[in-house]
Amino acid sequence: MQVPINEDFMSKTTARAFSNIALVKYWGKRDEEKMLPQNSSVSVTLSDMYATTTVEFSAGLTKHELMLNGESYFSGSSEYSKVESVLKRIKKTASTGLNAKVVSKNNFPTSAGFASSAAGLAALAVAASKAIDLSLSKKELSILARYGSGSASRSVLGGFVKWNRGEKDDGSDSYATEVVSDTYWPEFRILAVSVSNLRKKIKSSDAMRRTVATSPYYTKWPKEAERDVQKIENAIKKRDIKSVGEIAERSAFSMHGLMMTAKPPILYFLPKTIELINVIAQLREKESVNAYVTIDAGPQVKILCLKKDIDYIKEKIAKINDIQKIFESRPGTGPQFLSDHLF
Ligand code: 2P0
Repeated sequence: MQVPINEDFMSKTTARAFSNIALVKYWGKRDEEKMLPQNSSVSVTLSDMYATTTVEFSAGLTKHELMLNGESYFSGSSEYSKVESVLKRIKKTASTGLNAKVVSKNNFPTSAGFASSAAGLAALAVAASKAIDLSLSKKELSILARYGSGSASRSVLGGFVKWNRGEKDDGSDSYATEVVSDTYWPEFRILAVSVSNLRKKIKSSDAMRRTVATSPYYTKWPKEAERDVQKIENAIKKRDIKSVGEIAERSAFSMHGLMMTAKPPILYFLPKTIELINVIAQLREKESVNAYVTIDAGPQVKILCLKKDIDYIKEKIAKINDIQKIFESRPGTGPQFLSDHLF
């Protein structure tokens, strides 16, 4: 399709996409430019944490413009280059020279320390392709979002999602598919607990690169992760919280363990992170509550549990000093189009 460039061309679309939490972590790339992972991963999409993104292609723009949570970002920032990378592919597919204005907002404070790139870049892929009148399949959208951020490839779907590593060098088989839909396991809950509002010191892409390049134990990771993916898919289908929780917790700790063996070592945990890990372990060991933790490239803790235990778990967490914020989610849906625009 050829998009005409005339002076008054304008096309605006707004989409919302939901964040996801990896249960089996993606850690390491085999191709930095195409964002191809070393291993497959599995995530759950979050019902209550999302990004809303408006994209407007217009003939009046000499370059892309980006505003995230009220702040402008320019060429040279990592935020801008992620967005640019998705838009570059869209422009190529649509055979257009048009540039876009992108405005994106999260429904949770950026200071809460939860990565929003997955939701934001998935929303960008969905909104931008519609704005330029491309009709893409979920597979194509997942691949497109992947170019912005690896984890964004999983946020173009709802429920429990698998991002298949793929084998091909061109990345055409590295995209996400649904394991089960958002309604399959409605009792599943994710509590995202913010223990610090300090910005993280090392970006996840840099941490990944350093781990792959310098940890002597990294070679074990891809195969282990692939086995975990298979096991967790079965456990999710059986709605088996114990197995899902145990696999997820171990995947997170393995990933952090690898980072600690990088040169120089990477440590994202803070004292509050450890405190929370111990509170959840005690709940499990002493009170037989099915609660498990997972932690991404930062100090925040996500708790995996079931609806019936959520009030009790929240009560326990409330007793810990200096917890910044808690966000509760169930398995969420895939992206949605909105009629309201952000600008
Ligand atoms: C994940 N993380 O599977 C892993 C686990 C964090 C820890 O994907 O470099 O923003 O843009 O592909 O996706 C966060 O990193 O990194 C991430 P890039 P991304 O969710």
